[in-house]
Amino acid sequence: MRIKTKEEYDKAYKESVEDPEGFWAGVAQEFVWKKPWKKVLEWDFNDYDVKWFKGGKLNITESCLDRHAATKPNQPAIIWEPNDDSEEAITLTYSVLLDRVSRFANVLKKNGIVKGDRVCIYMPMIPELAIAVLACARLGAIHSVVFGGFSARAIADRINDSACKVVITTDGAVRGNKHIPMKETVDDALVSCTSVEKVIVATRTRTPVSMIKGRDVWWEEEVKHVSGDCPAEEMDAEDPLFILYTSGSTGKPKGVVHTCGGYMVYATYTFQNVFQYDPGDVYFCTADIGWITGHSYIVYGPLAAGAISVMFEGVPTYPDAGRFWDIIDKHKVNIFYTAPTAIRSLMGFGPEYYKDKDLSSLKVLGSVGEPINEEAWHWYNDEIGKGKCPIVDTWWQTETGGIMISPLANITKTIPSFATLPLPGIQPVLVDDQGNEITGNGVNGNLCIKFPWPSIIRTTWGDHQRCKDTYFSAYKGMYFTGDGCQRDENGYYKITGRVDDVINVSGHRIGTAEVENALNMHTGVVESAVVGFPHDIKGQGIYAYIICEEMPSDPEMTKKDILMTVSRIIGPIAKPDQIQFVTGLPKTRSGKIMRRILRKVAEKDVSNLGDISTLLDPGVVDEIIKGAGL
Ligand code: 6R9
Repeated sequence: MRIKTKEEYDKAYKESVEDPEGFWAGVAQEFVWKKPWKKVLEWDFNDYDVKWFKGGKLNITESCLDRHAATKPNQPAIIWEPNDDSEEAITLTYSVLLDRVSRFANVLKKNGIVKGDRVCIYMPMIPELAIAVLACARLGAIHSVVFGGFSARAIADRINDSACKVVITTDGAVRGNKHIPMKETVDDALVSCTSVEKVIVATRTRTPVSMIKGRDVWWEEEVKHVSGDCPAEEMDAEDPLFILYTSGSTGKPKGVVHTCGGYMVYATYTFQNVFQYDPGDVYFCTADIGWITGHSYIVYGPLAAGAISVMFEGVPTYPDAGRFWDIIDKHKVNIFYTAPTAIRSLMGFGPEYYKDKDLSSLKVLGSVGEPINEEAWHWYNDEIGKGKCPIVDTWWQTETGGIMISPLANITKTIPSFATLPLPGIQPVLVDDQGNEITGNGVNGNLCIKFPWPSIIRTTWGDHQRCKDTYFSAYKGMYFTGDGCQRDENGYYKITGRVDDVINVSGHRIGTAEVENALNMHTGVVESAVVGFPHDIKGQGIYAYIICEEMPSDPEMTKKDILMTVSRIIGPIAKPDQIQFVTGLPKTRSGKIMRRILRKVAEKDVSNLGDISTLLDPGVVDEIIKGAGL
């Protein structure tokens, strides 16, 4: 399944388009199946339904763990680097990881979990997080990992949406020099969750936490009383593996559902080919397992590929801005995968943080989550890669499950800020706003995909119609990504950013509607409108226009209060960077907010606002411009 040259890529791509079933059957053979599939692919993009490897039976953990524990039990699977660099790193070999996963799967079983149950995981980046995820998969329980930065309210919404039966968490967490309560936040969430029967608490900080009899149990106690042997549940290829909530342009976050067979095949195939992973390479992905990048490229992809992977608990700037480079030096990392926001931030700290670090082990650099600007690309290439490591700028989404458009390291010629070419099996198309395909090169359009790949989103949990409406109705017969895209003269793709109301803040997707809902919950707020604006470090920042019942007498204090409300309702990641109080919003006669104008003001570029004659009250525009100090 490993492509080694440009010719092999061209050949694989051609085959994947001409004979997708034959192509993916060939790739899928390299995994552990309990029973072979009967049909490789059935699909319908109009009345959305996709099935890959129908009839195939498997358990993903047998491909991730058992087979490697049998052939290379003592090879490290995960090297865990703690927040505090004075604490020892921990290595989990494939045999140890299998034992710990099996043991914890038995704990879940003992606590009532059976195949198909939903389990919420709210944990910091410690080995137990990866173990919890894999233990769910071992039993066929559907995990829903909620990023550790989300608020109690956001956790509760996610638990309730999928009726989770068990929550797995820790007492507390450490990130940089901050202590973060975890169990306490879960306790707050559970006040409004009736489906949860058990909470399993692993200790990390040993901070005092309340433990309710009959509901809350300690991880360390539970694992003492179970066996280290747990047979892997037989799963259908199309049984759900996990739910991961993500923001869209409307309403509450959607539970993106991925299934066992296709996801396993695609996450692993792309891991091996994009990074050109060779046996023995040390790979370090800085993402959090709370996001899709962590699911596919810390847990499932690397483990199924039998890789050695570094998992980091902390933040890039603790104890100082050289931490990533220390980790690379310490563990002799060969492949490093991070986000542009981290690159831009570390770039700003200057060379003293990396000039004396030995980065010579590096072979491949990766980027994910948002467009990488040329300045950051060149710094990454020159200062970190010393001009000898290809940068793989990987474009993909929670919904795609794996990398879609990206160079293959050392195979595809790279160009700064271009994601370059589609992976085998991926058929991108650009369409205009009317839905017509834009053919040829040197063009721009909305990015769609016209043919299914194995890890495409299957549904949104509990609401298949929403999945159809969000992804398959904007353009007939195609999956719509929500991204704008350029295809240059050579057929290379460059992602230009979201074309919908999603803001990409430090590589995290935040829906404007979600932030507006949170703002509108603040006392005295009548209405609000949120847009993104260019931000030097975060890529995009959040700009909020707020109408209050009365203009606040102490605007700075009110802004701080509003930020607290947003932190409570969603989490600190959704806090606006800028708040402007206004008396009106630019609305059309039909009541639609003209966000284009708000974006221009937020960008501080009001030279060309375009046609505003359709506004109900064009006067508000002047007021907003003045209020912004422009
Ligand atoms: C994997 C992940 C998806 C959105 C996506 C796009 C943006 C991701 C990118 C990129 C330009 C890249 N995005 N990778 N934009 N170049 N290499 O990030 O998933 O959190 O669902 O975000 O992120 O806008 O639509 P997710």
